[in-house]
This record gives sequence, structure tokens and C-alpha cells, in this order.
Amino acid sequence: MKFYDCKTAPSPRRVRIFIHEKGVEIPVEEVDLRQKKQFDTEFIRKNPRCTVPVLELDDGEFITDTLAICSYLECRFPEPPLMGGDPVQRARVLMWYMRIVDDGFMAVAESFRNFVKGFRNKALTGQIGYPQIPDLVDRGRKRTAQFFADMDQHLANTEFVVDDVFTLADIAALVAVDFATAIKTEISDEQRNLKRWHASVSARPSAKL
Ligand SMILES: N[C@@H](CCC(=O)N[C@@H](CS)C(=O)NCC(=O)O)C(=O)O
Repeated sequence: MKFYDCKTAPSPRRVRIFIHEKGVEIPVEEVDLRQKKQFDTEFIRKNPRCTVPVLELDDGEFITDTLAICSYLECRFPEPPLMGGDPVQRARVLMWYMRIVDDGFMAVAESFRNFVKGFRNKALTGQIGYPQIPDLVDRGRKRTAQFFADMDQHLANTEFVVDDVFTLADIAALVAVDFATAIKTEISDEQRNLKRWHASVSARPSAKL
């Protein structure tokens, strides 16, 4: 196997943390997004969507997208379970993962990608050059603030995002909250539940990656 990573990007960080939590060693190849290596012909052959993370299997197949990669790794390396210990818990993890990516991660990306100069005419990932829309900068910020408020409320009743166990949902939420610093959004002192959870998950060795 080989994991195509980019140390400066948030999406592959989810997979980095997942692999570390599984305690497995997978060879890594860095794809420097700042150098636009995702558009090299060779990388497009691996992933025509031009994004990382990508996992190359031993038979040469390429798996793209965090959720697909993590699902594969969960089946190959079941311990410790990071996607739920039973069918209901697995459904909860997937439900929260999707919610966190849609309402949190994509909200930050919406704001970030529409003002950073490097994303001019590249406001969305992939080979088509979509222009930036300045109005989305503020909308993304508002959606991110709402995401923080929703997570704070949710975490009042639960130690981790799903029940009392660390899962892929926590990984997705940690990456989304940390990514939000790029749009100058941080957890406020009043958001005590989110703060408590963030301190707890950030203390794990995998969070340093
Ligand atoms: N849904 C994908 C999203 C992957 C993604 O958007 N990756 C970004 C880095 S965070 C990327 O490769 N961007 C390339 C670009 O901006 O051209 C996943 O979860 O893996």
C-alpha cells in the first residue's frame, strides 16, 4: 500500500490521524499541493479528481476520498474500531462524519477558497477552473460559526462525538475545527463543551500529525 498525503492540507490529515490511531505503518508519498503537483499527468492518472488523500493498494488500484480510504482500512485493520463497534454505532459515526464534513469542513473551505489568492480561478478542487465568489467568504464564516455552536451543544451530552468512544467522527471534527483557524474562527470561551472535547482529542499523539 501507499498513502498519497500532503502535510499542509486538512483532508489527508484525517487519514494520517486514522492510520496512526490504527497503529499501522503505511509508506507515504508527499504530493505538494502548493507546487500544484496534483495536476501532474502522473498524479491525474492516479486520481483524475486531483485531490489527496489517495490510497494505492498492492494490486495497483487507487482509492480516493477520506471515507472510502478509512472504510477500507477499518476492514483490513479492525482494531481498534474507529467506525463504530456495532451496526447502530457505525451508522451514528457515518451520520456525524457526513454532518461534520458538510456543515463544518465545507463551510470553512467555502470561506477560505473564495478569498485566498492561490485559489483564484480554482475555488473548487478538480481540473475545471471555477472562479472565486467573494460573497461566499462571509457565508462560509457564518456557517462555520453555526457549526461551532451546534457542536458545542451536542458535546454537552456526550464525551466524544459519538457516545463515549473516539471515532472517525472525532477525527473529522478535530480537523474541521483546526482548519477554521485559517478563516480566523476559534472556539470561544463560552463554548465550554467544545473546548473540553477539543483539548481532550488534541492531547492524543495522533493529533500532532
Ligand atoms: N472529499 C475529499 C476531499 C479531498 C480534498 O478536497 N482534498 C484537498 C486538500 S484538503 C485537495 O486535494 N485539494 C487540491 C486542490 O486544491 O487542488 C476527501 O474527503 O478526501
